[in-house]
Amino acid sequence: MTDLTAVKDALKSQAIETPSWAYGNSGTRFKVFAQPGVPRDPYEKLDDAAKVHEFTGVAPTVALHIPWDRVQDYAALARHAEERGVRLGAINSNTFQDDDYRLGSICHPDAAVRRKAVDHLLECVGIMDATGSRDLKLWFADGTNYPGQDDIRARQDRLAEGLAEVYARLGEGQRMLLEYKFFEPAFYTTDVPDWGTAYAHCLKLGPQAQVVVDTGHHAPGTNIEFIVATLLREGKLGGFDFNSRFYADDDLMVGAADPFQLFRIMYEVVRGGGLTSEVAFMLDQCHNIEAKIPAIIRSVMNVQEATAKALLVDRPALAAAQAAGDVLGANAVLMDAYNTDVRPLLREVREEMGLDPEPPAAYARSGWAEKIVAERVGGEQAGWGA
Ligand code: PSV
Ligand code: MN
Ligand code: MN
Repeated sequence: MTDLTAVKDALKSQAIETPSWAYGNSGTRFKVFAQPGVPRDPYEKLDDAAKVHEFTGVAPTVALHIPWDRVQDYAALARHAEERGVRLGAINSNTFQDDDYRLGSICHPDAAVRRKAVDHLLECVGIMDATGSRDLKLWFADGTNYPGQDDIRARQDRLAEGLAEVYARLGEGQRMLLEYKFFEPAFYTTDVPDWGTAYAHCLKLGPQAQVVVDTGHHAPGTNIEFIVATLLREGKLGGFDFNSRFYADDDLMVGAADPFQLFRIMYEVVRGGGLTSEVAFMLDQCHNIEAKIPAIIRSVMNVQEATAKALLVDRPALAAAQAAGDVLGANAVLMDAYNTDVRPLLREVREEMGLDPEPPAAYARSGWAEKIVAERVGGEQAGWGA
């Protein structure tokens, strides 16, 4: 039997970080579809993120992306967030947009380009000092397109050297989260292609370096929950970039393509004791054709539902079936939890938190969508890459 009060308490204290860039316009390399009312600057992105937290109760922090969210005064941005009931979360670096990075950034063959990339990462740590953010999230687009283009091993050496310099700059309580991605934009080698490479670098760097798992960054068929279980077991799971994918790095709403996979991942999180603040549960999504704030509310709810189901797994019954070698019995315990309709439980949780039990409807009634369309006229709309 599962202790429902404990399940509810865990759900009430869950924290899901939303990404600033998901509030802005985004698209594919074919077209960016502009939406009315989209934020014009980082301050307005935080205003929208605060609405997601207001209606869900479990999205208290917002990840920034530098330079997309570059401002004059980061302490003022942090205060703006706090005035609206949210806080600034992970600082995401960007070493992939400048012309200089054609052959890579931190792994580039030219030391001057590597210097520029590392300086940007150091600048990001400085921003963390000002915002009070704990995590620096690193994703490198570095890699090669053709066999022989560059020395695979030398690139790893350059990566290790650059990461070590940034690691040394981290303050107490600050962390470096290293994200991997198996391909794109590089198509032959990627310098941090998988969890093993990320893990090896983080292990050498030390305890403040942790791996981040972006759910869209694996080859089709990869057992992501196995990676999660392994990283948690090694004390190296720093966080997630949640999204879902049908084909590659689709960045669709988490839980949309494969809610069962999300449940399996969250079960390993719960099983491994990872439902704590030591693991950052971030979204990394782009809402290209759908309304942005409602899509983020839906994504947060999808993570909540998967978490609730994972918490409902009858662990003693599962352990007993596993010990008895009862293959079908063990599978049935897991499937029973997955097939539970947790929506009534989550409605109760929200009511106990003083929230409307139906966040999408409450948001729709709030008038915020109409207000931002009316007010946010003029100025440049912020977007992915803007
Ligand atoms: C790269 O594909 C990535 O997942 C990294 O996290 C970037 O920071 C983010 O996308 C940008 O959307
Ligand atoms: Mn990501
Ligand atoms: Mn990605």
